[in-house]
Amino acid sequence: MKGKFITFEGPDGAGKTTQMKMLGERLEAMGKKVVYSREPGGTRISEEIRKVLLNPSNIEMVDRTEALLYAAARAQHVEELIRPALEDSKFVLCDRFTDSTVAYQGFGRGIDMDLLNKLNSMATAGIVPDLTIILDIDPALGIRRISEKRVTDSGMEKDRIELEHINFHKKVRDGFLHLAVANPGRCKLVDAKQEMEALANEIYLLVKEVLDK
Ligand code: Z5A
Repeated sequence: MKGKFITFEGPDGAGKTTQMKMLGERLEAMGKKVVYSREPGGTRISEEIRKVLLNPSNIEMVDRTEALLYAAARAQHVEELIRPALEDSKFVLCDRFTDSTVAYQGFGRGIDMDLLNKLNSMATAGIVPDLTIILDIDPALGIRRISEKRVTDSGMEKDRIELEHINFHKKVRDGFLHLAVANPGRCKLVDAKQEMEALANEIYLLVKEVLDK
């Protein structure tokens, strides 16, 4: 692939969306063509699936349905948006990807890891990020940040996953920490407690290593 694929991962409220935008602006200022996306979502069909997944009324959703829907949204996203953009030499910056499935559905829900890895392979059909930034944060602080954002952004309600108990979010964080250790080449762990600008500089240096390769 001629482009570069960079994903942002971490617990809820770690600052992924903020950092993705800050990196994108920096890359655009360097003249790079940048595509911003998110999971679940990024295409019309995937955004429809997102609504089903995050709807707080869908309390009866079983874990297998959840895992399959994330994978279905991803398959559509990969073929319709990510692969064409990479073939067109663009930088694709994506808020969450396959590692979220391992952390949330694997570590959080306890679904068999081999099954999830197979599901991820099927959904991605060979697309692997060049770099994954894992923003590490204490889930309690992440949740506090999102609650504060909700006060500013009135009308934004808690989604189905945010409504999970804090113990679920702790397991998810452990999942991300495990992923960082298991994939030292692709995944880079950063401390998301830092002030935004300092964090953006640290992330940029990690991206620069990929650019210089
Ligand atoms: N999910 C899954 O289970 N399996 C999967 O395979 C995939 C996803 C792909 C998607 O929700 C949900 O789907 C997600 C995982 C699950 N769980 N939930 N809920 P989402 O993508 O819409 O939401 P999110 O990613 O969890 O959270 P978020 O609200 O988008 O948070 P964020 O992007 O990490 O943070 P932010 O919006 O950049 O910042 C949050 C607030 O903190 C905001 O007010 C900022 O101004 C502030 N902020 C950001 N950085 C800082 C720093 N450094 N200091 C202080 N304050 C900061």
